[in-house]
Amino acid sequence: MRTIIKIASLFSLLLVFSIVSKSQPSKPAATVKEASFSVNMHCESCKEKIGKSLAYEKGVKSFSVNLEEKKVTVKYDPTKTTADIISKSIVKLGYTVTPLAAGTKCPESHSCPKAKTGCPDGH
Ligand SMILES: [Cu+2]
Repeated sequence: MRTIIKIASLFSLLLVFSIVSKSQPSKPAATVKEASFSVNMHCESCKEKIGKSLAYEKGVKSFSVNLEEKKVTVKYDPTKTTADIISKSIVKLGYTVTPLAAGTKCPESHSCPKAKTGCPDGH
């Protein structure tokens, strides 16, 4: 009879633990901010270099590097880093980084010097 009580209390303890451990990740997720940058990368190895650097950058949740658009988009935790810190981490690799307003896209390819309108970095 005693062992049944012991087992029962053990099970209820386990149940409490599992509830506690499950309730922790369900806390409201930290807000994630997104920043886009125009980066003067020119080839696949540039893209790789920037990607590898961003992968180790503190506070960066996810990112995409678009070689065609010469655009880097980063999702980051604003409590751990800032768009400025991320931008500087790319500058450190030797690139020119221009922040893009959220959702802005160059209307023309960067190779077109005449397409000035609407492009935040003047291309
Ligand atoms: Cu390159």
